[in-house]
Formats: sequence, structure tokens, C-alpha cells
Amino acid sequence: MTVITIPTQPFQDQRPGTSGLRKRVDRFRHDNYLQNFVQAVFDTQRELVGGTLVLGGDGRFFNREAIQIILRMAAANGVDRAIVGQNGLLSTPAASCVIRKYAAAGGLILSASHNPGGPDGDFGIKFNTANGGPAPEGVTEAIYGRTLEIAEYHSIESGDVCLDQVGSHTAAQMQVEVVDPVRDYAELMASIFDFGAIRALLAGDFRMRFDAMHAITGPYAKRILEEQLGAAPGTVINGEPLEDFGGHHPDPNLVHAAELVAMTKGLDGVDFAAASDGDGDRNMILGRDFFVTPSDSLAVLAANATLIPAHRSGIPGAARSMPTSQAVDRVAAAIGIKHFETPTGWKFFGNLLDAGEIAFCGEESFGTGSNHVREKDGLWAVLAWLNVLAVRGQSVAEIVTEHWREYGRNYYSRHDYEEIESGAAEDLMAQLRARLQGLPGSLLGGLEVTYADDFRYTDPIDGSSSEHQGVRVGFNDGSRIVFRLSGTGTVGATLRVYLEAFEPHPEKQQLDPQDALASLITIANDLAQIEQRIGRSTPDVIT
Ligand code: VG1
Ligand code: CO
Repeated sequence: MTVITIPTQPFQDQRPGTSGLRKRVDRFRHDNYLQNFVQAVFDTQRELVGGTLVLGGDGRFFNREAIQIILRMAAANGVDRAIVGQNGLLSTPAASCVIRKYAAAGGLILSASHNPGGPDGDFGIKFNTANGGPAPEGVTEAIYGRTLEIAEYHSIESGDVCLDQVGSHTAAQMQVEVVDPVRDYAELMASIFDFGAIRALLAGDFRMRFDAMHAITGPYAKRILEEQLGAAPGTVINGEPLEDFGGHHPDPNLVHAAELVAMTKGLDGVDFAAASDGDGDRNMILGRDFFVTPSDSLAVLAANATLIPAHRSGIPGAARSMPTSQAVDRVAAAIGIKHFETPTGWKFFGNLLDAGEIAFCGEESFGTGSNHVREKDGLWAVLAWLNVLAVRGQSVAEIVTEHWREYGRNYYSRHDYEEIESGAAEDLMAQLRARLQGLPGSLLGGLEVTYADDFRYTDPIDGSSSEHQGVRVGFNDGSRIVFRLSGTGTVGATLRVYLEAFEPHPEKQQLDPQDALASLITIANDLAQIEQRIGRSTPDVIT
């Protein structure tokens, strides 16, 4: 084999964000930008040498090329075996499943998740460790440190590996196994859920739609929902993965999945609708005329966990990211299981899942999952809801409103201010941080501040700590405001304002969240001086 060593220059901007390294696709395609990052992974993650690497992506523009570049580099760097999804495809949760099932040393997942794709869109890469989860901060920092000093990368002289068919190939000394991207994942789903009950539900007059948003979950949803569970053909919409996601944001929320939302409206509305994102790890859940917030979804699933065969004897605990509503905490307290609050990003759930402290976890950003893999999992959430709906025989709205009656309702909303000037965003956060100490005890908009801090997390398993994870301000009526800057954007900064108010009285649980949160929204705007500092009077996206 001819290993070639190619000189390169380091870049200063390869620190992974909340979920891997994300940039405009143009950046990745030029000047060895991708190669530098990949070489930094091989240089620092030495268990890959002589080990197995899982490789796949969400199929966006540049996916195919990037896979071939990485395969050549993996062979040159001494990887023993690469497991690649057919056509270079693997959803993020499926990649996690495959890493775990075949005891791989790690995986490289190519995706910019819900960010737009295509020649002018975004690209991304993420390294997952042997537990199947996103690398913890210690690992991402080591990779980043290496990118700052990298001077060369290794590759081999060889043509492209054929990824069109399932089968075995070699690239120099390395074995390349092209696998069906759906099979292992579908088997795992069948081992968790009551497929018989879901099949019976779908055989009746229950109507559902799943919007794959022209992204990776199309083939997964068709195989599992339509072929294995008998959902009517056409249940999966936008099921053909496209390199540019049809020009849309593959982001399952009320704005970007408007076509699906419309299908749930009125007398003709379907009983259940769901969508997933670019790489298949996010989910949105809808009933007829009813939107389930991701925070409520986590709480409802935790409360109903024992209806799912894999969790029949109960779950040990649940975790949520800090900005996620505290609805799941109430369930945990009521049913007597542990609960944890972690920083934003799935990597922080990994240790808790590995240690068996929790089985369910979730984020307000349309992320829900369990201990079956180490990523959030869009289709898992859809199947979990179908399982609960099948067993309970009630509608989505009935299940959620009953849940609120029992545990109280956590009104919740997130306001995003996108593509704002980075300096102004940093200043806004800095002035908030500077004022935190003086806030407790003061009155804001008639509410008393009970605590104000910059969230700091100490991992209960390995003791590592993460600071500056977002500003939290809590009030005497249980309501809460959180401010943080996004770590996934590729242009300017995004300010996220998370608003939450608790309502125990059933007769007051039917308000529109924006109305229920109106006074808190005013307090948040005044406190952070949003309009003065970033010149915006309304958010770009409200969820
Ligand atoms: C966002 C979400 C966060 C999520 C992350 C990755 O991060 O808020 O909850 O973990 O995206 O999701 P940020 O830093 O922009 O707020 V995905 O579907 O990109 O893997
Ligand atoms: Co995603």
C-alpha cells in the first residue's frame, strides 16, 4: 500500500461546538479543512488504530466525497475495519447503534443536523466514542488542540470504494464493510417496543403522517412504519433523502414543518403526526390540532415508561438539559426516580446512561432518547408515542391534558434571535453575568427573584465540570428564564431565551403559551436589554 503524507496548515477555527464541527460546506471542501480535522481525530484517538471505525452521514451535499476522503485517511492511519452505511448513509442514532453493536472504537458522523444543506448550506463532522455517544469535552478539546498544530495528514493512493451495494471491500490493508443502514437499527427498535400493539393500532382507523423532510429518516421510517408496522403507504411524506433537503431547513418545528402541521388541523386532521431532522436525531410530536412541546413529551414518556416492553419494570431515572422545562422533574419526584439537570448537548447524558443512573433523557430542542443508544433519537420518540397511544387508547391531546391535570403544566417557550452580531451577543451575556449577584431578592415585573446564576455542571460520574452553560433566573412563583448563546450556528451569533412558568390549576392550563408567559417575556427583554443591545424587538423563531 502507498501511504502518502500531505503537508497542511493548521486552522484556528476547528473547535467543535454543541454537537461537532459545523461550517459552511465551502469551508469544508477547501484547503484540507476536512482532512485536518479527521487527521486530528486519528492522531488523538489512538484506539482507532487497529480498531473498527463506523462511518456515515445524513446524505447532504459533500457527504459522498467526504466519506471517500475519510476512508482513504482511515486506511492510511491504520484503521483495521471501517463499517460504512450503504451509499455513505447512517442516521445519527443508527450510527450510535452500529458503534455499540459491533464494538467499534468510535465513529465519524457527517451531518450539520437541522441546518440547511446543498452547495450553499452547511456541513459538519462529529466524532463519537466507543459507547456510541458524542465525544465528551475532554476528547473534543484534545482533537481541537491537535488541529491547532497539525502539519500533515495521511492518505492512500486509491480510487473510490464502491458504496452502492451491501458487501465487503478492502482499501489497502483496511477492510470496508458496507452495511444496510436501516437493518441493525430496525432490529433494535423491534426489541424495545410493542410492535404487535402498534400494528393493531395502525390497522384500525388511526391515521398518521411522518415527515422525513427529505432527510435521512425517509428510508428508516418507510421500512419500520410502512413495511414492518403496516402503516398505509404514503404515511411517510418527503421520504426521499435529497442532498439539499429540497431547499428547506430539515428542522422539525412548527415553522419548518408547516406542511405536516397543516395535516393535523380541523376535522380531517390526522390523529398523530411526527417529523425528524436532517440526521434523524430530533423529533416533533403532534396530535390532532395539538402540539406536544419536547419538554412535555419527555415528561409524558417518563410517566408512561412502563407501557414500553423494554422498560416494563420502570426506569431508574431521567435527565433533561438545563434549559428544558422542569416538567420531567415533577414526574420523577412523583414516581420516585432520580432526575438530573445537565448542560445543553447530548454528550452530557452519556455518563449517566452508561452508569445506569437514567434510562430516558431529553432536550427542549426536539431531542428525546433513551439508553438504547447514546444519541437522541427521532424515530425512537415516534415509536414510543405510538406504543403509548396504542396501549392507552386515548388521543394525544387527552394524554397530555391528563398529564397536566396530574402533575401541573409547565408553560414553556423558546425565543431565538438569529444571526445577530457576535460582539453584541457576547456583551449582552457579559452584562447579564455581571448583574447576577445583585438579583436575588429583587423584584422584576412584580416577581421576586429567588436565584440567579451562570449554570455550572459537575458530572456526578467522572467529576468533570463545565462552566458558563447559561444564565438562569428563577422567581418565587416557580417561573424561570434562561439565556444562552447557541453553539451550533455558522453565521454570527444566536441568542436563545427560554421561558417557563408553572401552572398547577387545571382550569388555567388551556392558555396559549405566549399569553401565559407574556409578563415573563417582558421581564426577560428588560433584564437582558435585548432591543437596546441587539436592535431586535421580536425574535426570529418562537417555539
Ligand atoms: C442546539 C440545541 C441543543 C442540541 C444541539 C444539537 O444547540 O439547542 O439542545 O443539543 O443543537 O442538536 P445550540 O448550542 O445551538 O443551542 V442536533 O439535532 O444538531 O445534533
Ligand atoms: Co440533529
